[in-house]
Amino acid sequence: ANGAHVPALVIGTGYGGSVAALRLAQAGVDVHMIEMGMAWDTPGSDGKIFCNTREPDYRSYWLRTRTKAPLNYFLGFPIDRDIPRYTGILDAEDFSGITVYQGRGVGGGSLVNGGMAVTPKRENFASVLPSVNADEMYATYYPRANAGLGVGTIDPAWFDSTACYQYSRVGRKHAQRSGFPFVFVPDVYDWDYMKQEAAGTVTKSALAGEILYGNNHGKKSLQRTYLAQARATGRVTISALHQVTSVAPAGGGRYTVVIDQLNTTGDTTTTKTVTADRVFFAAGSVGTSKLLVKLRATGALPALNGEVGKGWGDNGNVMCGRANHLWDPTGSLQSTIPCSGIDNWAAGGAFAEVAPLPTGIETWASFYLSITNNTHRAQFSWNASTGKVDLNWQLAWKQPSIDMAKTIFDKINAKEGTIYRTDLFGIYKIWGDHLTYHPLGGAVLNKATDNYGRLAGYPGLYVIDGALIPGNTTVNPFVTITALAERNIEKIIATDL
Ligand code: FAE
Repeated sequence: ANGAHVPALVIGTGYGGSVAALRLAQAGVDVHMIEMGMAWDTPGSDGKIFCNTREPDYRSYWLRTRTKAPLNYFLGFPIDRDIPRYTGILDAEDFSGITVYQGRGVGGGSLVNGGMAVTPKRENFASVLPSVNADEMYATYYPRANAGLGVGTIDPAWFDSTACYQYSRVGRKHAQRSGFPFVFVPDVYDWDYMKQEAAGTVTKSALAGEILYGNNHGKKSLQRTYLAQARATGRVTISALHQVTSVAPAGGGRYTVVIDQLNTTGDTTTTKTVTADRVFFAAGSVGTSKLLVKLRATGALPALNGEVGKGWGDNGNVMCGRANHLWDPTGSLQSTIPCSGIDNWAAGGAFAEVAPLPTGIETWASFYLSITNNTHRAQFSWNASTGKVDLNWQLAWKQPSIDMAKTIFDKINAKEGTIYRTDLFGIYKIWGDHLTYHPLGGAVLNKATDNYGRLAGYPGLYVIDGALIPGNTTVNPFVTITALAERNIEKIIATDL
């Protein structure tokens, strides 16, 4: 409520925010979480909370009047459609050189993502978080994160027989024939539930094209894991459709937090002011960076250091499709949950997920999201004339990612006698190089903050999300975001409270 005081305020309800809220509450601290997106706990008129990828409706996009699907063409035809402006679940946030996809709602990115829950290889960790003790991470915090998230791996025997992973088996065959290691990738989807979907005994979700705009069943989003546990402590409250716009010192070691309450067309209906002893920035890499850069430039937090806004990367994301021979169908029924990848990180700087194309019809396409070792880093800056935060990423900076992905797919195409698809991202366009699903950095650990996320210059202010990670995790990022948050909050609870 307006004028209230809270011991701990958490901005955002994604991975970092959910870990912070749970562990603070377990330590006896009352926590209030502020989330700009919706609660996603109430079914629409069709009886479902979330819509699927085949029929995106008002629930699909954050304040857009037209969908902006990551794969925006099919067979050379644009597939985007008009939708009513609504506080939908997926934000396709446009900067000058890149579109950054993010989840909006209670649960953050866990609502929209593929649930691929990957711990980086131990030998790559020093490149991911150079100032963090790897022994502690692999002995304590990665296991804690994997347990808290409910990570599991597909039953290999079922994988070999089920129609819905024909596309992954084609991916395996092609990877192995070209000599690339094929790996199963863990996921937070309930694999037993998916088996029942395939058997026709439960309501379908992964087998009904649900992904990107939410999963009605099967996926263990944060709503079902960390946030459920946090709520069960009785110490955590969450305000959805509330957006933090300012944090500034209030005297007495407290902070004043200004919050806009939004309606479902994105207009501010009320502005509230609360005070907090501690504020945790967990608005995601982009959300946290935008807030901090604005607050430093506009005088609310002028002592934030020069590292704030720097070190942002796209985790090297790039997408492509390959056209298979007619004798290599990938299946009309495709699980939306990827379960496998091709690992060419050490030799070629690329780790490619074998991704679904859940169109419901046979496409003879293999589709991949590659994570590559792209070293370009962009910076957020305050634009006083527009009153917005800009990001200086350039489209051309994806070229190294394309080159690294080609170390896998050029070889497979040569071996198989196949070609790239040119009809998925435009007309005669091979590479999906205009986007990322994996924004990282902007308030990098041990640079913008100390080695545990404490913001320089402001005792009681912390960063605890993907903004801490300097641009690349070598694999999908949320397990690392969760494990780092577990490490940092343990230290903060032990020494700062
Ligand atoms: P995030 O989960 O983004 O949470 C931030 C929250 O803060 C959001 O709910 C925002 O709405 C909210 N917020 C922002 N600004 C404000 C404000 N001013 N006031 C109040 N609330 C605010 O942050 N990662 C994987 O590891 N595996 C995958 O399979 C995978 N697939 C993905 C697929 C898609 C389509 C997308 C978009 C992402 C995917 N990711 C995947 C990335 C992953 O979801 C992402 O790294 C994490 O969600 C980031 O976690 P954070 O806690 O940093």
